[in-house]
Amino acid sequence: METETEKLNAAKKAITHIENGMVVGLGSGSTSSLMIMLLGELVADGLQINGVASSLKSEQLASKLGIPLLPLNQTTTIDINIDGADEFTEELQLIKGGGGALLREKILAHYSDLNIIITDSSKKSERLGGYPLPLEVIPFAEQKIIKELKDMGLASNLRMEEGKVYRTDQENSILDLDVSNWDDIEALENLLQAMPGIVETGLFLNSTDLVIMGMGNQTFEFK
Ligand code: ABF
Repeated sequence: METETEKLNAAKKAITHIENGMVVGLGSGSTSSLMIMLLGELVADGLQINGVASSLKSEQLASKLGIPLLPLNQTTTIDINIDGADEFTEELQLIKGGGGALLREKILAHYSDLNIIITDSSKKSERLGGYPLPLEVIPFAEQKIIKELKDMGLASNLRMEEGKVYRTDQENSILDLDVSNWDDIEALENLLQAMPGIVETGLFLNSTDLVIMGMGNQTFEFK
């Protein structure tokens, strides 16, 4: 079944959780973009919500569709956050950040009351690591972090875009880490969080309430 259809079905199911008056975290990536487009249609039909965007790209899309937006600092609560993922397990552990927006995504995921992830069926894994783990790092420390990771047995690549070093919305760099041979992912998160210069990791281990996965012409939910 077409991946696009699976993504759209997951997005349709997720927005049924949105009610009038809510503050809604808007994720990043192609699945989240489909959700934002559906949300734009509901707003055009009178739904009253405020969006908080997890990336400049999502902010631009939402604004173009007429979705009212608020900066995170002007919201007391985020009632619901809807975002994508690059990989997930049935234990609701995720790798995110393939799109480079992991820092704001992790902030919205942490501070939202209900955090829903929407994916197509290609994202489901038995264990994390099939997808490289993105890290947001301060450019000042790039090479030292690459060296320290290498000494830990972890190969990493500095993400490039159009021949230049990729820059996040915060003007930081992204390292993509091969964690396919690392078993204890919780221990890895603790090690990475302790390394000066690593701003945030794409490991979302305890922040997800519900994963809605499109598969074929159905959707499956993992809680
Ligand atoms: C975003 O969704 C990112 O964290 C992740 O990289 C992306 C997945 O992209 P897509 O929905 O296009 O597969 O939240």
